[in-house]
Amino acid sequence: MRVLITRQFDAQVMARAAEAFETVALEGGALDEAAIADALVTYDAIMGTVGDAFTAGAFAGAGDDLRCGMIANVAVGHNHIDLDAARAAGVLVSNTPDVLTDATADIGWTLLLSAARRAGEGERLVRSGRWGGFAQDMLGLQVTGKTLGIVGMGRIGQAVAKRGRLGFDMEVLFHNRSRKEVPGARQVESLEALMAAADFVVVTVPGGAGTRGLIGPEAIAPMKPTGILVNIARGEVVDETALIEALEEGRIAGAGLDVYENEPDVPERLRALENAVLLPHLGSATIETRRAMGMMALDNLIAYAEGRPPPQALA
Ligand code: 8YV
Repeated sequence: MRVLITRQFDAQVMARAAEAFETVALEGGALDEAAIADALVTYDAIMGTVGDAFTAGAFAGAGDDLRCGMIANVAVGHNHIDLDAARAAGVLVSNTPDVLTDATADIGWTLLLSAARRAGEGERLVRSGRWGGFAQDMLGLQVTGKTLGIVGMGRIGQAVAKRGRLGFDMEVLFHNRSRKEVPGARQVESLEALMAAADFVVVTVPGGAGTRGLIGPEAIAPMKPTGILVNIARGEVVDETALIEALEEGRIAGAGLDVYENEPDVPERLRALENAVLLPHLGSATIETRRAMGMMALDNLIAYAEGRPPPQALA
């Protein structure tokens, strides 16, 4: 089987892939629609990730010449893949759930703590050589004992909540599209009510049409002036302009972002804000997690090659 690997993943993953298949591994970044259309007619399977444009247009571009039978997505999120178009074209798609839950929850907490305790600003101050001694003008917000609000109580939301409850003695509230029983956490029906009650809001919903713009001006407006918004979901879930305005006007205290509307482009206005902690989509970026994700994607590809159902195939 000829397999295109769209990135340089973990070395052990690449070695195992090369043993199992005839692989072509790219060095560069995300593939656009035309490049994906081309790959769909050239390879039997594709191992890709966030940013690769598996759009309806890419499937249409491949048309009757389609050769690819499976996309192994090295990510849990799949809003970059048009699942309906893949299904219609008879292409299987798998993802990598569970193995990245802890790493992603940890980055959510990295952002929450950094924003609350002004760690980005503090680091910049020390590096500038201008730190004068006693940091009285860089007081942050206490985290322990406060109220944590989770938007989207899936696997990652629950892992973020658990850290808040057990590690930081927090009251945990959550908003979720379906009813859910989560020990130690209380579901709040209205998103606005959750945004108003929480000191720290962490967004962990899946991306895609159902959640695009979910955190817009109406959701941000009820937040406390001391409130902090953390987004580890997808950039499109939060209205970036509405967030920038709230931060610029001091209507909320800070934000911690791992994802952006138009990655890797981050608006200048956002980059200029001292009260925003900005990471380059590091959610799953630990050595262990990226290796586990790559191995899981390979397990799925190998199952497909052997005529078995891929264990993490998306419906
Ligand atoms: C990416 C992610 O997979 O899994 C997801 O949905 O957003 C990340 O873990 C990672 O950044 C590689 O593109």
